[in-house]
Order: sequence, then structure tokens, then C-alpha cells
Amino acid sequence: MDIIKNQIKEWLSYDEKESKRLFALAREKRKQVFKNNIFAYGFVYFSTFCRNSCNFCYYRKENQIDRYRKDNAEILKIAKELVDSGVNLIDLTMGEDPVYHKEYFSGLITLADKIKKDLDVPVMLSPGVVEEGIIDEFAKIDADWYALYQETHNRKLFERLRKNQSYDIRMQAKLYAKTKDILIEEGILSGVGETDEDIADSIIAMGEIGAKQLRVMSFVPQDGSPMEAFETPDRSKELKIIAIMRILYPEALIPASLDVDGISGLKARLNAGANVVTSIIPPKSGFVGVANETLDVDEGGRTVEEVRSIVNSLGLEIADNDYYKAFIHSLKAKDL
Ligand code: SAM
Ligand code: MD0
Ligand code: SF4
Repeated sequence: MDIIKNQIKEWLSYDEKESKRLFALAREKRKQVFKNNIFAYGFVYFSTFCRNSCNFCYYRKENQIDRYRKDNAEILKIAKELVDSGVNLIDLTMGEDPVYHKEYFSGLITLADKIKKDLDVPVMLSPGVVEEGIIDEFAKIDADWYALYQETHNRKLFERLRKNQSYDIRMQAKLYAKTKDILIEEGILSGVGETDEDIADSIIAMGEIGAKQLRVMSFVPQDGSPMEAFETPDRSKELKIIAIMRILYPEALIPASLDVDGISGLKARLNAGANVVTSIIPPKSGFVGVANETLDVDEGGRTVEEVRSIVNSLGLEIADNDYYKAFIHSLKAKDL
């Protein structure tokens, strides 16, 4: 393990010229597994209420902001719009909304079931930490993914970032989902006080826990949050982490999130080896992002159409739904 860890640390220290070689290798690895296919995920942030106080997040409960909770009819309408425009998956995300967490999880489960059946599209659920009984319900409707990011695998740093939350309960929830045959997504933040050693530990841990989608996002400072004065990190780190994950885990799904730098940040992330474009949001829908609430949303920059033109300009294509479904089905049966 030490050999891999030292190798990761060396890659993380690469300068611009060396990084270019790293990115080229990552693209080569992606091509061997996925040919020219890139996946597109529609993002539906259906409730911005939250019971938690993560120091990095705009939606932490103390922040005095306008919040919304959309009803199922409206969410379904947006999901259909996204599917019609060509996304391969619908990601249903919320803050840890107390209404859902205390009494209304059935609403989310009914919704996810309906989206899968009526729209014939895989779903990812991103509701935060939930109890095992709820994860059993996710399994019953055959939910495809449960996304829950640790943000870091350094426990001390976790405690600073996810204040008053348990590292172990969060980790255990996703491991339990995996035993129920639900694919899991794990993720880290770049620029929140972690060292290269921490990043190397995280990259190794993400593989070890059996996550099949692996994410890194650069931290974006949020008004009114305790970390508002933190600087957003240089993007070269995020890009190197994407490339390293691709090289070590060629079959992994690795997002290029539009939520960090909008559509203008897509090309660099795809060139570093990412193969999933996430956070696609219909314009004028009234739905928002997470790290960058409104960036490019109403200007229409976060649509499949915009994404497709960039993907195509790199000689890549947005995959068709059958290819995506077959690929995630095959992922369940193997280790990365
Ligand atoms: N509430 C659920 C949870 O925490 O798991 C799901 C939604 S949460 C907003 C999704 C992810 O957004 C977090 O796990 C974190 O990685 C990312 N995120 C939140 N605030 C961010 C910020 N300011 N910059 C970058 N990423 C951020
Ligand atoms: C994204 N804003 O893909 C979304 C979000 C939650 N599963 C995903 C962080 O960037
Ligand atoms: Fe809530 Fe998720 Fe934001 Fe934490 S990251 S404050 S749990 S929405």
C-alpha cells in the first residue's frame, strides 16, 4: 500500500508539464474501457432544507436564506424534461430535510419508483445519512445508486467540516447500501485544509470501500457560512485527483461537475479523465445547484445541448441509455 500511496503523492506534486502527461494517460485508460462514451446526469435538488451545519455548505441550517421544498408533481415534470433532453440518470438530491427525515421518506421512495418506471431511467438518491430501514426501502424499488460523500477520510478534518456528525455512521450507511446491491458513490472536497497525504489516503479508501463512482469537487466558498473567507483552491489539484483516480480505477465513473466552474470548467475535467457530466439543470426551473447555486443555470449553460457540443468537440459522445444501463449492471458484479 505504501508504494501506491507514495506514487499518488508523487503524481499530486506534478507541475503543469508533468500533469499533461498524467492527463494523457488518464484519457488513454478511459478510452480502453469506455471508448468515446461519456455519461450525462440530470440533477434535481428538490429540497434545500437541512438539519445539519456543515461548515462548507450554503444550505447549513443556520444560514438565513430562501429555501424551497418542491412537490412530487413538479419534480416529476423536471425529471421528464431532463430525460427527454438526453440524460442517462436522474440524481434526486436534498439537504437533510427534517420533514423527509422525520416523516416523509415514503414520498421520496414513491417518487424514485415512479421516475424509474414511467421514465425508464436509472436513479441516484442523495438524501444524506439515512437509517438502514430506509435503505431497505431504496433496495426494494431497485434504486441504482446511493450517493454519500465523506468529504475526507481524515477523521479530525471530517469533524471540523461536518460538525456534530458521526464519521462512522456516515460511512456505515453507504457500506450497508452496498450489501443491498445498491451502487455507492463516494467523494472528497479539495481545498478544505487537507494534505496530499490525506488525499492519497482518500483515493485508496474510496477504492477499498467498493464505491464505483468516485468524486472530487473543489471547495467553493459560500456567503454566510463559517468557511466564507476560505479561498477556493487552484483547480490543478482537482484535475490531478481526477486523473489519478482514472489511472488507478479505469472502470470507475468519475464526475466532471458543472457545479464547481459551470460549463466553462467542463473541458478541462474531461481532458483529465472524467467520464460523467453531473449537475445538468434545466434553465428557469427554479431548481438550484449546491456549490454554485445559480451559475449558468438560467442562462441555459447547464443543459445537455451545451454539454453535448463540448463533449463532441473533444471527439467524445454522450452515451445512449442502453449502454449506460448495461455498464452499471456490469459494475455491480466486479471490483474496480
Ligand atoms: N445533503 C446531502 C449530503 O450532505 O450528503 C446531499 C447534498 S450535499 C449538498 C452534496 C455535496 O455537495 C456534499 O457532500 C459536498 O461534497 C458538496 N458541497 C456542498 N457544499 C459545497 C461547497 N461549498 N463547495 C463544493 N462542494 C460542496
Ligand atoms: C453535482 N451538485 O453533481 C451535484 C451534487 C449530489 N449527488 C451531486 C454535488 O455536482
Ligand atoms: Fe446539509 Fe448536505 Fe449541506 Fe451538510 S452538505 S449542510 S448535510 S445539505
